[in-house]
Amino acid sequence: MSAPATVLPSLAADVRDGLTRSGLKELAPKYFYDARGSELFDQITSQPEYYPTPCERAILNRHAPHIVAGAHELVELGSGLASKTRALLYAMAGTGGLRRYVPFDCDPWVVERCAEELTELYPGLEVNGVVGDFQTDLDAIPRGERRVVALLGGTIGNLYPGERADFLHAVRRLLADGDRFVLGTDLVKDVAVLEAAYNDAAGVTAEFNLNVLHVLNRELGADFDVDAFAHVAFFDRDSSWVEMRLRARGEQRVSIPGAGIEVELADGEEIRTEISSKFTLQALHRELAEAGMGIEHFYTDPDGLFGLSVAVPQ
Ligand code: SAH
Ligand code: AVI
Repeated sequence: MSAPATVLPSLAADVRDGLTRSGLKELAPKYFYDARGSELFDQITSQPEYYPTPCERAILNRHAPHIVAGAHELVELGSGLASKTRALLYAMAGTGGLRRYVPFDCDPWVVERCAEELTELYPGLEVNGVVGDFQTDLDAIPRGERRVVALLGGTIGNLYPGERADFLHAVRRLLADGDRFVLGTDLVKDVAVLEAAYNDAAGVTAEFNLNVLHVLNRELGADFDVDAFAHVAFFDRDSSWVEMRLRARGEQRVSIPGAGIEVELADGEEIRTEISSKFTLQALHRELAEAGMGIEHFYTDPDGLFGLSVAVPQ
């Protein structure tokens, strides 16, 4: 892997666009993830309120051999620290099929760490890390065969519906006959359970949310007073997503030289920092079919909180 930039090159333009709009201001969730953001996400996954990770882990631990049967290569988009992925790699190694793992993430720190750890764990495994934006850079993935492409954790839910459609079409173009797309998605459920998962009592999700302001301060020379913002997360039933925002405590005037802008926020004004969509099986069938894929298997945890689709090209 060549030495990557610390953040995506689109940061300044996206920040300018998102913070100068007349309506609700917005920052894209992909900018949470510098090394600290990735560490904080990792801590979120062990909070008692955050059910998606243990649920998806249970599904993968139980069904991995079937999910990866016959595959030689795993391409993982938004791989992060790849803690659950190990079940898939273990199952591939067990059948002697494991040749290559391609962790793809916008945070160079996690890609490097993953590459180091997995090369040590599986001597002889080719780990070909890619640092990039899975919304624009999927062509950086090396050609391969008999592969499973995975996007775990519910990360697809962090894209808007139009972005999701574009992304799914791009994933479809990566697949040849016999390849599979493994997609983890959080499912619609009781609002109290959903809202608790994004408002953990220990405040880790709040820290994660605020981390985007630290990223802007460091990368764009901004002067956000991070303590002057409060974490907000709620379920929007109409859109079927949890939304995270940062609410200004008092009027704020922020200079962001790297984006060439000055921003004023009124007391109580909010910046949307993430949507996290919650799906039904019906919606997944529809969205995957629109991108030329069909669900071959759909697994859930025993309580039906989280879903894992195994889709094939059609
Ligand atoms: N797959 C892991 C991590 C999920 S956190 C899990 O299931 O636990 C989401 C991951 O996706 C982070 O590592 C983040 O850096 C990465 N990510 C988010 N948006 C991205 C984008 N547009 N391109 C590439 N990686 C992205
Ligand atoms: C990565 N992604 C699926 C997480 C989610 O639940 O939407 C990110 C996250 N945001 C707050 N907590 C976790």
